[in-house]
Amino acid sequence: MPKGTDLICTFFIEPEGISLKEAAGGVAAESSIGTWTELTTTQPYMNKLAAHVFSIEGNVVKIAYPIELFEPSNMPNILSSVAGNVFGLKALKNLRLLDIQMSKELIRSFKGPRFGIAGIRKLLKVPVRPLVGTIIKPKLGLDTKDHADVAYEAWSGGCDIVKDDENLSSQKFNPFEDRIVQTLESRDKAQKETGERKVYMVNITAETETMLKRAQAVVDQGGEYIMVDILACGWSALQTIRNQNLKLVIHAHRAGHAAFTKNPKHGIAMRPIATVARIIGVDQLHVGTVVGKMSETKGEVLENIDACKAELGGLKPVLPVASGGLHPRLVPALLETFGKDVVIQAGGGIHGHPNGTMAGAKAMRQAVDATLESKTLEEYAKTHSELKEALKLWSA
Ligand code: CAP
Ligand code: MG
Repeated sequence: MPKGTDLICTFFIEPEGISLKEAAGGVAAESSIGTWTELTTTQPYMNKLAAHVFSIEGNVVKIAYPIELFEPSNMPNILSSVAGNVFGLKALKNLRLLDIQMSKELIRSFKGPRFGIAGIRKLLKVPVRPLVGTIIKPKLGLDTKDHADVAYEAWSGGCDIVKDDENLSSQKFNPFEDRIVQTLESRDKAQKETGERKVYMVNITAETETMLKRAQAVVDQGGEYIMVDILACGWSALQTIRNQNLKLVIHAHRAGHAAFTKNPKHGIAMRPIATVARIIGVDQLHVGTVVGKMSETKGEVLENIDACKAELGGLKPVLPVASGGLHPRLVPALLETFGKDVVIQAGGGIHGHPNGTMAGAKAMRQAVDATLESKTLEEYAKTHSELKEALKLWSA
């Protein structure tokens, strides 16, 4: 059986031409002291470093890796060990990493979330209700002034959060430096007028040194949030950003995750991706929606939420973000899946409102209020015209 300090991986394994037991042993060997062929060792201490298969149920295999195999606070090292060469072995038809569990000792060598759910709620002064956010759309092409104007409308209508899209960085039509200055001016104006706290999640995604400069620029301009495309940037870059210990909430966009997560038999499930992101220290993470445009099932989304919030070496819980094809009609179903600790984020489902962005943001807040008051959206729409228009447009 595994030791308390071991790292444990759960894999789905489908062998090709060998037994499942051999395949499981091969995965354990390739990721620890062995390789594809049996080696005789003259150094007995090495056996202490061997990874061990300790459970096989159906095609689900659990492997324990001694902590000494890894360098603490080095996520690339950990992942190229347990989620590296093994995916390409000829003797495996399919291999999927379903879960990764690290000991408290290893987890504590990373920073973990600085803010987490409680810190974000404190910052935004929204103790209970779900947070409402939008992604500026069209995703690319707006110039800086239009970007800042659309953001202002979204905040004025009731959004707590405005975020850049994942592929907006510092293009000529909307350079980073100008964008933060002008969009934060919109934030300040909306904040003053509404009396609500408003935040801007600016996308700093770039080469690591540029990201560091951009993160510092956000601090200097009075921003409170940054957004990082965590898989495109890589774990190492994310860790570098987190290790600066800046007073910035880190919003994690997972663009590209489906290359790892979508095939149910092969790749890396979202759960371990969420676990790794939390251990490194993101505060918010996209986890799917069930009801929107992206493909995850309810079971998968619930697992992702669990990875964000379950006890994990004493780390703060990460705030789950629901995004992708959302609009006001979907709010009751979303809250049923997520509960109140969620950012409901809608791009097209806010800016696509027949009366524009401000009306779209109002409709979204009205849908949240209706659901929290246990009223049907139709009932609430009788006295709330923006929601009424939204329900007509998004009729199912
Ligand atoms: C949502 C979104 C997000 C996706 C990513 C988009 O916009 O900004 O990138 O949600 O998927 O461009 O699609 P809409 P996930 O509201 O207009 O769909 O959250 O599953 O990682
Ligand atoms: Mg997007």
